[in-house]
Amino acid sequence: MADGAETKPSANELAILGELEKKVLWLASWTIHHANHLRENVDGVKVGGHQASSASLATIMTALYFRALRPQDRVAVKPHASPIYHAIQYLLGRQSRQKLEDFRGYKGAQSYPSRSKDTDDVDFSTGSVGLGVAQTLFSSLVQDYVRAHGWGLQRPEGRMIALVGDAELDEGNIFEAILEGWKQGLRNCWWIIDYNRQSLDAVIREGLWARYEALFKAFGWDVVILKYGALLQQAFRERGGERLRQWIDNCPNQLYSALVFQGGAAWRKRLLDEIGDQGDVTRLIEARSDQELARLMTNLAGHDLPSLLEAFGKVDHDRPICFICYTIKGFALPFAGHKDNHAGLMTPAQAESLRAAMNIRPGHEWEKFEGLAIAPAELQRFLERVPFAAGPRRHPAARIEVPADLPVTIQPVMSTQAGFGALLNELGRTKSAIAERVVTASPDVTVSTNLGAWVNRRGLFAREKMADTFKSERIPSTFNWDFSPKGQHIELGIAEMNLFILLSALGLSHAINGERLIPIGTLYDPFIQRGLDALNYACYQEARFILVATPSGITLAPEGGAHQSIATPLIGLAQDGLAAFEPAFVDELAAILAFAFDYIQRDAEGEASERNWLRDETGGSVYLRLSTRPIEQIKRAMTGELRQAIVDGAYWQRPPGPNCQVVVAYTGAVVPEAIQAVGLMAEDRRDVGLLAVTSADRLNAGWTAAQRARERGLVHARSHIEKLMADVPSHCGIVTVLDGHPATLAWLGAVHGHRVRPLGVEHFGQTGSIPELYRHYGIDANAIVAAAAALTPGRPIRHLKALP
Ligand SMILES: Cc1ncc(C[n+]2csc(CCOP(=O)(O)OP(=O)(O)O)c2C)c(N)n1
Ligand SMILES: [Mg+2]
Repeated sequence: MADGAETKPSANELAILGELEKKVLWLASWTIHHANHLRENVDGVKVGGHQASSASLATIMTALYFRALRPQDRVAVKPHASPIYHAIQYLLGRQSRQKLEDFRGYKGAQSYPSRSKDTDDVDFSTGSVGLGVAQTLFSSLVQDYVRAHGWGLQRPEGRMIALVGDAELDEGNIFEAILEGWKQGLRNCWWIIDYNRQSLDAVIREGLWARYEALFKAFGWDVVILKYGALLQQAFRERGGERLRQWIDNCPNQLYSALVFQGGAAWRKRLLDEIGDQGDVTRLIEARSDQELARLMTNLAGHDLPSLLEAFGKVDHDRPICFICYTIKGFALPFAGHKDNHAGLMTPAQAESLRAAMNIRPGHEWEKFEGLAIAPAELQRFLERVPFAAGPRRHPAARIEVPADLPVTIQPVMSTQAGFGALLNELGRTKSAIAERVVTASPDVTVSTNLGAWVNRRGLFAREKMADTFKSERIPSTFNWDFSPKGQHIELGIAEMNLFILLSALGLSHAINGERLIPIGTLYDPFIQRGLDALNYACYQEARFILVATPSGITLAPEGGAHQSIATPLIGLAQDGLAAFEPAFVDELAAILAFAFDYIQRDAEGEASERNWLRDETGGSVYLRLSTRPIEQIKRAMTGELRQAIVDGAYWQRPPGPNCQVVVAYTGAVVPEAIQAVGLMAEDRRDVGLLAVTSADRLNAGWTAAQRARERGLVHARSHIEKLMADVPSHCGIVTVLDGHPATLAWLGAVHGHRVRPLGVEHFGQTGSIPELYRHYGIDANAIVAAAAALTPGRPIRHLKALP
């Protein structure tokens, strides 16, 4: 948005902004005080971490929200500045008094700004430090992606802005993001560092700003250091001022913080002790009262509106900028600067003196203009013209049509990973709306997760064209690696955190850019755990994407023990906002992928469906756990009924007969072992059933929801798994098996009270062939048969061999 620098604020505007700054600080402080001391606190838990941390950002956020920001800008606010954010929205008429009074209470304003749960238009959720920061960077790349494809050009470009705690920069994911941003030609991104030199526990190291400066510059960012406010700058111009500046520049962070806390008299004593023998500077100090001296010495640029407005207003380019703003943690509050102030709360007496200082009458604490020196009508007029609040900020985006069937040629023997590659290859051929909107991303495992054919067809994305030199040099290669603004694959470096945060940004494009994307990210299944917090964060923000994780489990066998995954099916089961599937056959995958294209676009506020008790109309993201194991495919027609059952989570591959003694329930790549075991048992156990579980997650969620519904009086509520299991005789035993943690399916017995022997993988690390590893970890056909024999009475199963 290089649309030229802003005009300077008039004196009147500055005066209004100064009053609003006071009001924001007051409202945020009162909100926290109210939550701690005044509202009935049923659990006795005190709020920590907001008071001092919020005050630190009061001025910066006043400057941004009331003047510098435009409706198209998007901001990630440092978690503990949430009361400041809510106070600003309250003044703008976008937050209710009730929510402030209920801050941190049930359905009140959230402790950390929440895009999904707060009602005052939070752009990006924050809370897990570091993630919101990186989200702004990736949102900026997504904005570029959307515009490069010719979409959303009628809207102005926004700036993606993060308000960053200085200790927040210890989080490694931020540096991973900076590196990726440099590779991708990042623009329109501002990171504003709240350099209060304090973290939660401690005061930070000396000279950190210089490391930041060097680092950001190395990656092509502009760095703007905002250290001294107007008062200090003025004082530096007085005689002796230069000496004062040197003293401040050399003052250790700890000492500065301690003096801020102690106030004017302490400043005077310290300054006179250290530099008071030097005529000019002595006069400079002595010309000021204690109060004036304290005001001068805490006049850092991060608390100086004119300096901030000037710095933000004069940006006339789209290069990424890191602003390092010196601030004081707990600014203007009684515990300002104290190293223990993170969880500091005002005592009732301190709140009283702040109230008096702010001219607020008892009983008028929530009034917007109480105690301010400018007429309410004038302030209100100003607020109504604030540019940030002038336009819509969450956009609607049309749903993209999804075909019921995705074409794919299924080979007689094929893995789900190969099936995924074939499905995307077919999609890549078409000119359909869905094919246009798909955007894939992978952290350096594009080819090894089978996206190669898709990328060959649709190209890689970059703002500048870049030809594949191997192609132009006519060196044969299977892959065409051409970059262009029209490309549809975003190639990332090996950083799974970046993949998830990019998916989070791509998956919010419909609301942020008004242009819907269908993001598909691929990675090796075990490395989900590397980015798990970012995945959780993406789901929490209600970003919509499809995650394809492959290869997975111990089935990747000779690929090596280090790459095996055990816990991921449980992640799929437990992660809110993520529907997890693990198909065994490619036709199942095709049905699930078609469903996923539609599911990630849904956002109705619906109740659970009476059919399967899932919140299908609400939609969510999708996780597909796939495998490289070639599996003999079943030749069958995909009926509507089968498709539905696959999507609901399970179907009978072989229904249990009336005298059924054993059911084998399997998920994913172990299907040949399950089928083989059923065959081996057939002579010695009657009517053995074979249950294909395509989604333990959805089965489990439906089951839980149906139980709740019954407990609330809907006696006929039945989930998909309850219906499937209804005819299984009660004496029947169930052996469950998957290449993942056995707990994933172990709950199946609780549905109707059947005994279960859950097989799965609890240890990992061994390398070998698939049969060797299945035997080693106990998920081969023989292990299934042994489990069935032990679980059910009857004659010995003759094909059972001794277990290793
Ligand atoms: C991933 C993660 N780890 C730990 C925390 C707990 N925590 C919240 S704020 C904070 C440090 C705050 O320091 P800074 O970012 O400098 O903000 P300030 O308190 O100075 O405003 C920590 C450790 C968290 N929110 N997220
Ligand atoms: Mg800090």
